Amino acid sequence: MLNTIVSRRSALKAGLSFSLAASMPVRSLLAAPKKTEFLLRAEPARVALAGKAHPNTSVWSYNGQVPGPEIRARQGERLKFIVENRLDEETTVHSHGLRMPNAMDGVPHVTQKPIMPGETFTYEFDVPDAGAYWYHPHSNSAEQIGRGLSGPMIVEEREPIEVDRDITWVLDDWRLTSNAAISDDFGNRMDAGMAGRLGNTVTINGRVPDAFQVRAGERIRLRLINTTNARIFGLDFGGHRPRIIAYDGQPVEPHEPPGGRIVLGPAMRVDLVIDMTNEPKNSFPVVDRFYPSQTYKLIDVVYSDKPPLRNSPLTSSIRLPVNTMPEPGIERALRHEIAFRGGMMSGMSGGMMGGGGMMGGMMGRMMSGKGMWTINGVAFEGPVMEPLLKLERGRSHVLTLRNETAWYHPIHLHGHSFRVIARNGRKTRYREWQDTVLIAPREAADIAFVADNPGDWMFHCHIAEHLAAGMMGIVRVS
Ligand SMILES: [Cu+2]
Repeated sequence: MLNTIVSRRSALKAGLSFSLAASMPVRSLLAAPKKTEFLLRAEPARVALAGKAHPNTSVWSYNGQVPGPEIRARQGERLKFIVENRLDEETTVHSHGLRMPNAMDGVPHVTQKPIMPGETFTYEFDVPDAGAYWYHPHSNSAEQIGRGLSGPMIVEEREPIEVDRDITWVLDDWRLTSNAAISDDFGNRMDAGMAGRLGNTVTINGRVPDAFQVRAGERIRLRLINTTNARIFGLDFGGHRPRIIAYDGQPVEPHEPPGGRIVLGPAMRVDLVIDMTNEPKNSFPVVDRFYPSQTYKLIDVVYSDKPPLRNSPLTSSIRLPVNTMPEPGIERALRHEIAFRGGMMSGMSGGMMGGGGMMGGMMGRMMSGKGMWTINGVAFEGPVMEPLLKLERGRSHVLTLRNETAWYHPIHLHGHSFRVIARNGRKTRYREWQDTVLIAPREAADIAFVADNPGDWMFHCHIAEHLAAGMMGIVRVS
């Protein structure tokens, strides 16, 4: 069972708000009309993560809040944000999923010098594509993200679909002690070699959730963003028929979730349209069923007693306008094989590098503290390494990603979105654009894209503990 330490009633009393506080990001009045500016201060803070019945939790925050302030822009605008480092260690900010020039990608020692304590760094780039994204550090990621450094980034369509409310849920997962303090066992080898740092307290927009208030008849666009280190969600919106309209911010043919569950690995996003088709005063739990032995209720969808907003659901289209990614030519694409290996309980794939036999290699790496995971035989020990893959710029490429481990991995490529065109050799139904693809144990996924963005791009598992333990490499586009 998920050990939720929190009083749900206290979370409700605390005034659960699903619109993120808009006070801190400053829309500069002096800026040109199409430039949106924000200030992000990375700093320690204390927040009521677990509710009033528990002590506040010391976190690392942007602008004193968890999650960080919502960065919101319109498609085609120029986005600028200044990061001020008030932590005691270096940091950077990576804008996950946005396509931008390499120098703005926020990877320490690869695309920029780290931002040292007391320093600032300005990120500025155009946002070509609408969608739901997020930002987080790429320095000491497991601890910095695990202590609270992340925030949502929303790029609005020029012509959005018709909904009554557009709501973002930043989903996070915390490992808290009985005093609601963040457990400081970052970097432990069990997390690194297995499922990553799973916590015991799940929050929505920085609070343990209780009720999501809705009105009968309304149509809600719900943007889900998984900012956890390691937790995979499999959400069941019982009593409703949510339709997925975007993965990782990118439009997809609207469809009901396969198997009835919305699955999100770390770093992944899903946009839903949900028509609130039930009667007033009803209540429906949203249940996370991803880990079969750890099913728990995330939140209740609670209908107010107001009469229905309308008698039958809106009929306007929920199909999002397409974004700007170039279409890969599969026939002419260059093909590449990528194998992910390592971790505990991986059987024959566990110790193929470093000699020493199956368990020997694994144990040896664990004892030595070196990488437990490899990509094509190499564990990232950074910060600067030879690229694991060099892609010819302007060409279409298909990468077959083989998960030869016993664990799930959400694999993320910087600087590009890709189509997921096949799984285990079978074509996918929606050929969805993603920037992070969740690959099951022993599964293979084929991804296709045009390598149109020059630079050295990180390619890594987004389970932060796997990334820290070697599951990262560089893809060079030139
Ligand atoms: Cu992984």
